[in-house]
Amino acid sequence: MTTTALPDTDALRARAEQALHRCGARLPAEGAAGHLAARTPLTGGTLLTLPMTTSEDADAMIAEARAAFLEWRTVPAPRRGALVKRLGELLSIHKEDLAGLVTIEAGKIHSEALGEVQEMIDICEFAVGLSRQLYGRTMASERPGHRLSESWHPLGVVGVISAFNFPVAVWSWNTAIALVCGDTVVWKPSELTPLTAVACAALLRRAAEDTGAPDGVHRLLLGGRECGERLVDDPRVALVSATGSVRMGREVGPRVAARFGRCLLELGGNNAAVVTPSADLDLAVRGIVFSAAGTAGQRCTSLRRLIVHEEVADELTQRIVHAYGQLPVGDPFQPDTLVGPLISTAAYDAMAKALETAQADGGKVLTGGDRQLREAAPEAAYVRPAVVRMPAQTAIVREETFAPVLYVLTYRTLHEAIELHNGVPQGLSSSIFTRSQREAERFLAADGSDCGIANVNIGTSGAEIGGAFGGEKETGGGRESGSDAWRAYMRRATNTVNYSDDLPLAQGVNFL
Ligand code: UN1
Repeated sequence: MTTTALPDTDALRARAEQALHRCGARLPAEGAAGHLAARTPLTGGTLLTLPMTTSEDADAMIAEARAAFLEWRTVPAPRRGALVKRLGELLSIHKEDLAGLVTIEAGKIHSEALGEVQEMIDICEFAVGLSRQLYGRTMASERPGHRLSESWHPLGVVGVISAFNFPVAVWSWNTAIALVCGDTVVWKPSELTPLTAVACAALLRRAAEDTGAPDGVHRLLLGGRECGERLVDDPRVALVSATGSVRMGREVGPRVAARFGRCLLELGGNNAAVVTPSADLDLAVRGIVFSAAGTAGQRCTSLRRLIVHEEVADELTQRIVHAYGQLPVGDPFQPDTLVGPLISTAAYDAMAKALETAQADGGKVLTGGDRQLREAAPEAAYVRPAVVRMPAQTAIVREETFAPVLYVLTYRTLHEAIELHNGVPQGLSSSIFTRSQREAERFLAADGSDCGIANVNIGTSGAEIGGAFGGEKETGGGRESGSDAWRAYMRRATNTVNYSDDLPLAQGVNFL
């Protein structure tokens, strides 16, 4: 199913400008470092051009963030929470504006765009609560008259590098937590989504004004790779939190490590769901279709592999193929649309290439893969999500293709399913659909799923902010968002205090 009409670029530009204006965003003045074209994947057209941050400006912004840190780190954490509380309020007020910008720039359907803004509001609430709970431990000292404890202190400037697919939520997970932890933030958003970034930065600036926080708590760098490299190589940036491809992570990780900076990496996923014979198939179909075709397959957590028991494989694949046939592809602003455009025609080319390779490996495309609305928008990339039955987990299945391709593999024993599941380089999200507690627990056990996220009877995507988010292996090992992920944004000091008149040495050592 395809919706027919698409909005035109001029109408989208007007809508984006109005949203930016309401958020209080002023577009940066002309600069010398070249221009960044803000494009929309809805039509492939250019909305606006923005000046890129020059190297000198980036340097000054990092210095401003560092200077603000020196002040901000001494503000009591619950008072730092007031800034994030105000940010959360402003995000709620401008929810529609921001969601509109997310749809225009990232192509998300409206309800997913609203969900992304809700994720920002949720993390602000979480961070405000956290601002009164940055707990350290007290340990039992082995020496009389001594107290042993740990304190958590602000870390420094946090460099946030984010991707197009969650243009604002990932920024907010990092920024809301970093701010209550006493850090300041310099953000390098994806060059594909600069307008949503400008809008968020304006709201945070207003929150800082309203709550008396230093203006330098947040700075925005607009540009490409060079801007990201500034953050990676600058010793004033204490933590680099980067979301993107494994290729990007392979460069960022060693460069930050070379200067002994800290890194938090959120890289690719190749997420799978195991479906056992006892699964509730109605529920499984819904969970699978949302995770695999939702966001046009462009989440890190998108479902890319289905590992299904051979007894239920035919029935399940037929039902998925049927459900895919009902998915309206088209203008993401239309309330009925469930699949918006891919971010670019290059993303479609990568998808087409993956499908070709899969077929050469003996795979059978059961549905989808064909481009839609090509005449209406030749520069855009609308596509029907694809399902491919594979004879084996070949090299292409082990790769992450950032597009809606779901590979179906079959298994006989749960052991075999888990081997297939873990037999890829990435380790972000995973799930099992089953009614058997034994199977579910087996999947969640130490020798079960090797991912950072392991679910039962829900899909791989759509994680809540309350849990720590991230994954293992080539996914990079970082954790963001909820639980105790805040610790990555602080430094720990171990404190031993002697309140006795004596000086007993640890381990019973005698000296002097
Ligand atoms: C990402 O795809 O980069 O779990 C983040 C999810 C979202 C976040 C995904 N809450 O799908």
